[in-house]
Amino acid sequence: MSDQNREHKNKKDAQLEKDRVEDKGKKLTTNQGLKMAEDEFSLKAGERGPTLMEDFHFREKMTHFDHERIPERIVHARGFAAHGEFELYKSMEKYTKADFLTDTSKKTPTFVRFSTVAGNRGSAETVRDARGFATKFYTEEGNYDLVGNNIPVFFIQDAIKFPDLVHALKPEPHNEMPQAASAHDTFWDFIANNQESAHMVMWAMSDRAIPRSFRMMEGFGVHTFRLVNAQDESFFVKFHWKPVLGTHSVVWDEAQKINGKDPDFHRGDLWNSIEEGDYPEYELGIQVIPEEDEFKFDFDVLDPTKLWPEEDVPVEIIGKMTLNRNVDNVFAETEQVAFHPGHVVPGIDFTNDPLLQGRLFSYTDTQLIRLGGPNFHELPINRPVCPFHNNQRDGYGRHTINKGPVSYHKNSLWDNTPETASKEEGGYEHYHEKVEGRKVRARSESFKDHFSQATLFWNSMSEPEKQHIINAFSFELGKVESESVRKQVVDMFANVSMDLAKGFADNIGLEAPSNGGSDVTKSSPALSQENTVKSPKTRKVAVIVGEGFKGNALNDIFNTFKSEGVAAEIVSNKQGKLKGEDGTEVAIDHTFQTADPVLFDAVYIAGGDLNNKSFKQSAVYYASEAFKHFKPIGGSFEGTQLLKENDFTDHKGVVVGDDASTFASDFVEAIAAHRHWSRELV
Ligand code: HDE
Repeated sequence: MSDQNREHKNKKDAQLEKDRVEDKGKKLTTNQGLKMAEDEFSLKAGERGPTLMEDFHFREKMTHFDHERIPERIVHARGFAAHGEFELYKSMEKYTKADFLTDTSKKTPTFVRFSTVAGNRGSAETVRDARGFATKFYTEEGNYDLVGNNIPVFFIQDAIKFPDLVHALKPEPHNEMPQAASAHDTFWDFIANNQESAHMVMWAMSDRAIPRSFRMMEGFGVHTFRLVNAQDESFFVKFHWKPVLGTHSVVWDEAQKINGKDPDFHRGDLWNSIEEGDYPEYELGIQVIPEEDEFKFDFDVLDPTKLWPEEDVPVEIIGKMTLNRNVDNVFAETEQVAFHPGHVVPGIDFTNDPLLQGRLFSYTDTQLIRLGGPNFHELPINRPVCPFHNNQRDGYGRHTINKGPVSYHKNSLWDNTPETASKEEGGYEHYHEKVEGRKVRARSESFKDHFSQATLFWNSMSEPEKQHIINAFSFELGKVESESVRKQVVDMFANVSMDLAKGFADNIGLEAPSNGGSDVTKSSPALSQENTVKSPKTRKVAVIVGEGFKGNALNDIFNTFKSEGVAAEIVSNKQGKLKGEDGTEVAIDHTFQTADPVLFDAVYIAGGDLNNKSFKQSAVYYASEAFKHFKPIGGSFEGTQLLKENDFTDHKGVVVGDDASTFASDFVEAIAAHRHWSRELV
């Protein structure tokens, strides 16, 4: 679709329009604009002869192709992005002078890239990993990037250790295995020997690391940043994104199967929801600690391995971001977008978190190699929506045509312009923080408690969540060949909880140490996904239907699904249409070959003729996979019979019934619950 005729959603969308090109219906030309009469045959000396050097068209086409790839991101290579908008609910002027956080009349265009960390650009998406959640706000004062993750803490406390962490996490260099996985020796060797990682490992082994959807993940700025108001008062701040649909995960067996059945599961989910108008929404929250309270906590506020429990420092919800437009071209936008935690606007500043300080160097540096030079800010997706002027010039791929002779400061020829802006005019001035100290390579004593918050996280989990963590450690360490490494990890996590250490030590053939454990009893209910928003909206149900189904009942049930925002997709044994007993026809969306129960949130066996042997087997397979993954299962008419015969009924989250309206509302409630963990406990 040409965008030329559509109304632009915002200033960034309108700006991008200048670079969009419609190729459909046009003549094929070279890059020089020359129309070509032939594009299938290279120029040869005779029909069976050699290709001629003179063939500029062949040379241009092939050269461009040969240079199509750029280096993938060293971490976060696999990602997917969408455009959106941020609206502010209330002015934050008490904390910050940032225009987009004080003017509630403005909608700020945004671009968000979600990613996995470890895998390469072609890796599968439901791997166990942290997810990147990087947001570019195109504000009137310049671009502000909030480059966060879906886990609020990090593995290390000092950026100088980042290359070591990433080398240990990535596939091992001698055989380049395993892809997109932390379940291997070098990763766990790093963990056991860098115990500051304990807290983040707890998150990485939890359900948070296998999200159901990018739309159902929290995002965190991780570091403590600084807000500065117009009176030059400064506040420590942590940023949170809270998904309106709640925070939900898949289960590990399911995650692994999805990777095979649909390696694009997360991008597909994001793309489709936006195409269908189910725009993903995230509320922005801030936790604020006044400067004078810096030392009032039992952790150092500058330590990136610590979170601020929401019960102690409440999250104030200040606005909402809606993702409402897919990209036009993944390479041009998603791949070329360049995020940087150092892209700030007046009113947002840094702290001395040593991880943040190091990131401020790394991001520009990496773009220079990845995007091939210093002009990546001119790429359409990276350009700010406000004007930019300075004396930087030239370099590979320069687009801007700076006019006139002056490219230096100070000058008299142009009255010393482009000129700096005073603070009152919006000029960025770093916060005048007082710093004093000796030059040392050291870590503050206040960063040395590595286990209390790991235990806080453990204490905050519900029983099923705890069991999932034990299972994850058992899986990951089960893949570690070195017994010494496995033992070191057991010993390390005995500092977090003996229940945890014993739980997985046993599964990997080891014993937990006889003494250990933690005396931390505190918990933070906000950390458990049991306490998240429960909603049936946008959930996908596989509806298994056979020929001769009860048309009226199915119609009624589909109407309830629709009004509750549940998406029903019909799965049957072949493509085409199915006829109900009353002549109603429904179109089949998927066959048993093209879909799989792991790709749905719930399974509903709606009835009809299920007697064909392979049909019946497939229907039972759908029910048993859904059962194993704690998903809601529904049945009516012949479907109920099938579920009964196979002992699926009489379990939590299994809803059967022939009365369309009662069935539909009970089933929707079961869908909203997401998963029915008590099945696991029986
Ligand atoms: Fe990054 N990180 N990172 N990181 N990071 C990159 O920048 C780095 C860290 C995060 O979708 C790289 O453009 C260092 C924490 C996201 O384009 C690189 C350290 C958090 C993305 C880099 C960290 C993040 C990146 C690779 C330790 C959560 C993807 C490609 C001090 C707050 C952004 C690139 C996108 C990407 C460096 C730690 C989030 C190499 C040195 C903590 C979401 O520059």
